[in-house]
Amino acid sequence: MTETADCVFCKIVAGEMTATTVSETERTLGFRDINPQAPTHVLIIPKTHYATAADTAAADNGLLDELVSEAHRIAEEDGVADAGYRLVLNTGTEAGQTVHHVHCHLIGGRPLSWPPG
Ligand code: IU
Repeated sequence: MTETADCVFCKIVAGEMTATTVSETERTLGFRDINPQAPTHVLIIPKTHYATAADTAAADNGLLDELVSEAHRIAEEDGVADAGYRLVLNTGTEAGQTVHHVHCHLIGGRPLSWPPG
């Protein structure tokens, strides 16, 4: 865990940058993606800074479980759970991770093709 002063998602957690928040727990925050790829596109993050999903898993503190549980709860709230939704954890450059604070994309509300690009 190496928190960086210029981490955008740390700034959102700290209230220094705005986001449309849809959920908050003691350890997680969910907010709508600023560039939505589907009717429901929410990012669920831990409030603590971990760069990747692997770093989060290595901390072995159940945080990834919480991200997934929150994602499912938000999917139900948004009414997309029954039709189906996708959870994405881009990890590393080739996967397209651009923000290096772990985030679980919840994408739903339209048919999603496979494989992803
Ligand atoms: P990625 O998995 O690291 O590629 O996803 C980063 C996402 O964060 C991407 O979908 C952005 O649109 C989104 N995002 C945001 O919602 N708010 C921000 O201030 C920034 C990025 I910077």
